[in-house]
Amino acid sequence: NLLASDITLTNCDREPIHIPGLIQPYGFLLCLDEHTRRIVQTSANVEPVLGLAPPALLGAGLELLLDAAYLAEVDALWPTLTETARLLGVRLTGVAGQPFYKLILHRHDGLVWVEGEPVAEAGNNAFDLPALNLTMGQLLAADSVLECCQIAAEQVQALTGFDRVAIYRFAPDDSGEVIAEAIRPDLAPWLGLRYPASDIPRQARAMYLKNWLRFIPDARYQPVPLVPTLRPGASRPPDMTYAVLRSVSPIHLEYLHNLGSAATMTISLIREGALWGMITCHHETPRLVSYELRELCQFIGKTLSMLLRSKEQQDEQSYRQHVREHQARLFELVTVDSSFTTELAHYTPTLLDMFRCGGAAICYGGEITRLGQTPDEPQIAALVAWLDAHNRQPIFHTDSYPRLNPAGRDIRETASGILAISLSQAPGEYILWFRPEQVQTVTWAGRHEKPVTLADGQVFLSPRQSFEAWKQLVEETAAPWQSFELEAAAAVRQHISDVRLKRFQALEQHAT
Ligand code: BLA
Repeated sequence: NLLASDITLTNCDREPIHIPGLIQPYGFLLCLDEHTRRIVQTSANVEPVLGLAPPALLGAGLELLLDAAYLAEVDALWPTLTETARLLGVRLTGVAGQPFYKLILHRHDGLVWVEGEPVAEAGNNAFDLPALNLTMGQLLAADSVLECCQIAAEQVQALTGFDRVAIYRFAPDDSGEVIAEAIRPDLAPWLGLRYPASDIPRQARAMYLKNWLRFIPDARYQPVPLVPTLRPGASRPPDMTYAVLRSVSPIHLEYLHNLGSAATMTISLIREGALWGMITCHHETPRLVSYELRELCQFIGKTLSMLLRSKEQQDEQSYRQHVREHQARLFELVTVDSSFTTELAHYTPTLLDMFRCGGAAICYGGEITRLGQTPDEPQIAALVAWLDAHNRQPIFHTDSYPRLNPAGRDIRETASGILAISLSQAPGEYILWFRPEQVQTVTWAGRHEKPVTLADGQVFLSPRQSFEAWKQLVEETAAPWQSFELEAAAAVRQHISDVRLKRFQALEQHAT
């Protein structure tokens, strides 16, 4: 037994979710040897659907289930099969009641996987081409990442009818934030909520790069084992990375239970080979979404993925433009005749609007002028004294002031991030911009406080603990300053210095 002190987030990373040896019960699975084309494993739940128990199927081929026309289709597909799924609608021989099934076929791990799903109820007409065409047009025309994500969320919700469709974006530290969503009007929004990196462990992220879609139509399911557990000669269960019926981690099922979610569908958003985020769909009651509709949603996910880079560039361009415009406006305000502290502080746009920051301050002539959310005056005075003593550079920046100066911990809420330009050789003269501590700006998605979860004797962190661990990582840090922000600050400093020089020269001329 592990002690509480042994619990680490890496426990989650070690769960072998690709080889559970179990499937979800809404369909059935047959694994065929890719060479002999004989069934080597089946899911234990085949009998009610196929009229045959596993022992009757093992060693046989698909001719037991399909008539000649369907068999010919499978034969034609067989050599072309890869990890990418192919669909075959079939009528199963000898099955009473609902005989129509969709067979989803792919090849992986030496096997050809045949996953059978009952045909979902009619009414879900997946191929509304004009609607899809309209969506594509809107996605292309969107001006920003957020707008693009909002359109995608609304479309996926309209197509599938999920209670909630959220777009979840990862930060560089792998935590994530809900940046767009479409929800049933009576539900509480998740927009802006942040979740720790450990909610989606590393091996799951790696798998979601290979397989674009996960589907759990009923999160309260009883998993169904494979028969036999291991195929002859195998030392581990087969690799279900690409199997849609793969039974998911029990920890994740508990997580869904805590979220109040009975059905989910998740689509990867991949930007230049890296997992950028996910489209996550939730429903309060079980929900079966047809294969075709899932494919259509995947199509939207892939389209969004392709557009991310250009929309991000668009976002960056417009922020740069914003900074440039404010810089130019400040230049106009700070002229030879002005008392520049008044101009900088009181006219709009103010210093505060120039950058994405929480607050700003001008320290000049023994006075401190504060804008927005800032430390108080004595705290700023202490910061300025520290800068005078420790910083020789005209431009100073940090995304973690308390880590540079532990005595500065008291201002971490408003000023974990600092960008400072010195205004003169004289001590104490600065313009400062402040960024708040990330933990302060983050709204955590609160969940039930839970004890550690035991799964097969392993100890896992509960979601609440994983948040605490993440919080420790980002404590006393702010969003980093970008290089073009530093350049813009340097230009403001240069301009003020030029103006003051001119003013000084004018005064000298006047005196002589
Ligand atoms: C998987 N966790 C996931 C997945 C999501 C999330 C989207 C992918 C599986 C799926 O398709 O449902 C998390 N879902 C979220 C988040 C939002 C959301 C953040 O909708 C926000 C909007 N989870 C934990 C902890 C562990 C953990 C502490 O919170 C580990 C101890 C594990 N999460 C975990 C595992 C998986 C997972 C193991 C993989 C499930 C699988 O595919 O088998």
